[in-house]
Amino acid sequence: MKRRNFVKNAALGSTGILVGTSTLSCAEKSEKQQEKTVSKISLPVVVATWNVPNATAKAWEVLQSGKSALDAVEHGVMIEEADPNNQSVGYAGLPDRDGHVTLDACIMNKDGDYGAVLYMQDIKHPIAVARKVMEDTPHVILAGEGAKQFALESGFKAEDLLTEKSKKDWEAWKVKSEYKPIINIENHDTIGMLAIDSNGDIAGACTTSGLAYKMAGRVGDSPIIGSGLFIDNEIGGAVATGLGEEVLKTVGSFLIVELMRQGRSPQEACVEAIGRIVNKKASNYKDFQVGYIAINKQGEVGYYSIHSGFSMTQFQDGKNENLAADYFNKT
Ligand code: SD4
Repeated sequence: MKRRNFVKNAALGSTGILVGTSTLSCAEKSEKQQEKTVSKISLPVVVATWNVPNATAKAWEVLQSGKSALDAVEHGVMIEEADPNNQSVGYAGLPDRDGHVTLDACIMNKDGDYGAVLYMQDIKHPIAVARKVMEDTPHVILAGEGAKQFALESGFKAEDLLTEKSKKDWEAWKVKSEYKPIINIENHDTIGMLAIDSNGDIAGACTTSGLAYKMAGRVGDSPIIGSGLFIDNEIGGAVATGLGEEVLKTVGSFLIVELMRQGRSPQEACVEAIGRIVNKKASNYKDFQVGYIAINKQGEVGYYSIHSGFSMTQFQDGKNENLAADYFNKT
């Protein structure tokens, strides 16, 4: 049996379904034994980058009401987009070096559809606009003014996203104007979320204000398919946080999903994707952070980063937990 079909069969169903064996031939059974099997899957499941219990709780609530993984990830990350205390996403996001809050977001559904907004200003919920791009337009990406115009036409309202606190932080930064990626902004950075609903369908979302004090016009990995986020409903999904330039250059999320397709566990795939960054000849990984989380169709989860300090929040079996990630740089 091909892994694809195996995975498909193994993952069908809802809470606590056993991986079926009764119809397997001997050969299939022995192949099955070689697979890294999970005897039980527990759905639904929600995972998100960083310590975001309110976001995962919202996604869980949406799933409990019978809605899809797509609804769950959209409404889950919207909690962080609206939170004035989270300065790396949506409202209150730290601005670029000219003082403009510019937002990037993307979303993917179980059918492999994708929608994104890049460099959008004045709209608090870029993830909801990204979903509309996916569902209501013939395109997959809208950027800048066009994205904002589309959002306004779709009923979103324009508002100033720069809070007093973020403005003050930017003014303090301007004194030296030193550009340096910050490792682990206050434990809640770009929010990437993956969910599997009780039908076994996977969706993902990723939303960010990007790197604080970036150059005007800069876009990172978060809204780019295959880099910040990738979903393949037959295999699993992955999402990234950290220095987007490095994630983009290694197409990290797509890489992780493809590694899982080849049989790696989500954890092994995340470790390999971080390896692709730190093992580059000219890698200056000591200066920046990248973290990945991944989930496969069986509900197994992986999470790994370059430096300590990265964590993920997982809501499964009714438990909402923040878990510290293992990391590469132990020196
Ligand atoms: C970016 N990956 O724009 C985002 C930012 C981020 O931790 O995740 N920072 O590059």
